[in-house]
Amino acid sequence: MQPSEKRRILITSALPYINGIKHLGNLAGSMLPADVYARFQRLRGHDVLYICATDEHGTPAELAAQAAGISVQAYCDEQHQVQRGAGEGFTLSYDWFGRSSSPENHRLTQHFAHVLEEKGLIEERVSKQVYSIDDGRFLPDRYVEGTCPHCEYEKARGDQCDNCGRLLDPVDLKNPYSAVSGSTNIEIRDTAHLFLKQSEMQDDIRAWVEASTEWPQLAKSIALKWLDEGLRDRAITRDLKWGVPVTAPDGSPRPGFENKVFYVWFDAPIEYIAATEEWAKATQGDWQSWWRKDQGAEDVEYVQFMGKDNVAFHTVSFPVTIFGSGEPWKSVDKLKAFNWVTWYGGKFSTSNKRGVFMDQALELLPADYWRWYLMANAPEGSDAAFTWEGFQAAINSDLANVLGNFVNRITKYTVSKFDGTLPATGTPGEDEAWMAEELKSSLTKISEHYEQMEFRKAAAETRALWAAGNEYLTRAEPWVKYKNDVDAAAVGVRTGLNLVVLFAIVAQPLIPTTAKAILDTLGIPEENRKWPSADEASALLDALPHGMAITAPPVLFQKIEDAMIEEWTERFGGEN
Ligand code: B3M
Ligand code: ZN
Repeated sequence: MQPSEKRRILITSALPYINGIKHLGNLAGSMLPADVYARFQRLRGHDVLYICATDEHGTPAELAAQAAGISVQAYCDEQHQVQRGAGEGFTLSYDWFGRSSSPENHRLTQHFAHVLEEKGLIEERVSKQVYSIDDGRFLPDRYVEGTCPHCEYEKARGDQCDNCGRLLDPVDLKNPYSAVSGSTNIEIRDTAHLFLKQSEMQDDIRAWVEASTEWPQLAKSIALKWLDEGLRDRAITRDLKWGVPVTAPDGSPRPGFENKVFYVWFDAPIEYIAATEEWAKATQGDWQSWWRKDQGAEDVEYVQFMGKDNVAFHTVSFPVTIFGSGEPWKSVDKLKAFNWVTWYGGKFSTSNKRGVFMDQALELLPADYWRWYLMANAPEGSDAAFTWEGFQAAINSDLANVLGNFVNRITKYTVSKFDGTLPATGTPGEDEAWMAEELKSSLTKISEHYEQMEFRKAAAETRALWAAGNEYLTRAEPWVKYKNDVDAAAVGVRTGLNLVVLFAIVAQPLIPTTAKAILDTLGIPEENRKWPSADEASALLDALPHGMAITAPPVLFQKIEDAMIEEWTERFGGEN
């Protein structure tokens, strides 16, 4: 590749919130596709930086720490490690997995607040907040619960009703009580907060969204819907202790805000930038060249991944922050949003024993099984239901039968009939020409699907390529030809072995551990694992050195038996 063709691709996935390990649906809608995309682009030889972090502020963190009986700091330290471990278990190839509670994020969040205020986009306003007399404190967001004013649900949280899904203002709850103490001794008091004047940025944001031609449909339609409803100014501070303190420009506590911090959704997206700074500190990297357009970030392609509920924050609120600053920050170029993975059409829920969470999944089966299923069934066009039956069918058919058997059959055959060496004799013919055409067309399509961030299609086409390999063996029949014409059989075996390597190479973004096992067993050097070019399809079918030693890898995939499905259905829920 020419240096000019080398792209610089910045990738972020929505920051998993700190209060507990994420379920498979969260994984499928942000971190996993970001990882697959990052791996694909690295294999293409591009310069990729994939950044993620835990989102650690806000009331859910404080409440979870309280429930666990430890300090918020200790809770976040612990949960950050848990989520880091789950990410490693799923082989998520972050270049950096940071923390929104980092000093870098504190500094940068305060910086943004100061410049926004200088630009006249932040002002102090007195607003009404719920105050608990017994607890001696204000009760922001989830600290207060009560009856939803829209649907009468009795356990609505201050920020949102779980029953009707509406966003709420805590002061609107009927019969409010403290989530800390249960006290109903509540009053509404006036207190000052900082407001971000989003309404003043409405036209700029709309112009930017409308000009963003590279956003997939789902993201764009959500952004426009919010803009159509009109941007409202919003409070970006809260009456909490845990979070980024509100400071005056000289860094001292801002008078009147000593007991307040920034709202979690104000500082969380800033952590994308701050986490890159954390990465740079740890690796002697240059974070500004990824984020500052005056420092080389002009040519960066920035791609974000997230679930649909996060789109408004990324297409409206965060852009208000960075554009409003008037500073040359890099903004998102491509925003890939996902619908939900449901559990048999319903919600994942720990308390109701519905659904599998990231740590549990890895106790059952290796990461690649889940990665494959979740991407092959990515919730792109609509929500996608996880079902054990669908999972079993996908693993047993796609991975065990189509890919696994192919690899095993041809490598074992080489070991038993060709002394474990790649045969050199025979000349390619019609069947090989057919296979070369298939390979060419598949490689072209897979690359296009990844570029378009169409993960379901990319997985389907990867599978189609594996299936074409099986079809090739059926046509070439090396095992039949071997009886009368060893050279003819040799061509089939040689082509088959080259296909094994190609199948593993193109599988790397989706099932990296298995792909590596295949490539390691065959001793393929790292530099030969790059993404193959469709134009070289014929040459690729005869690329391995003639005479090279071939070892058969161990069985790649364990089939999922009905008994396992029964047991897991019992444990994690299923059809009923
Ligand atoms: N933490 C996602 C969530 O928990 C939220 C994403 C932040 S991205 C800056 O729903
Ligand atoms: Zn409601």
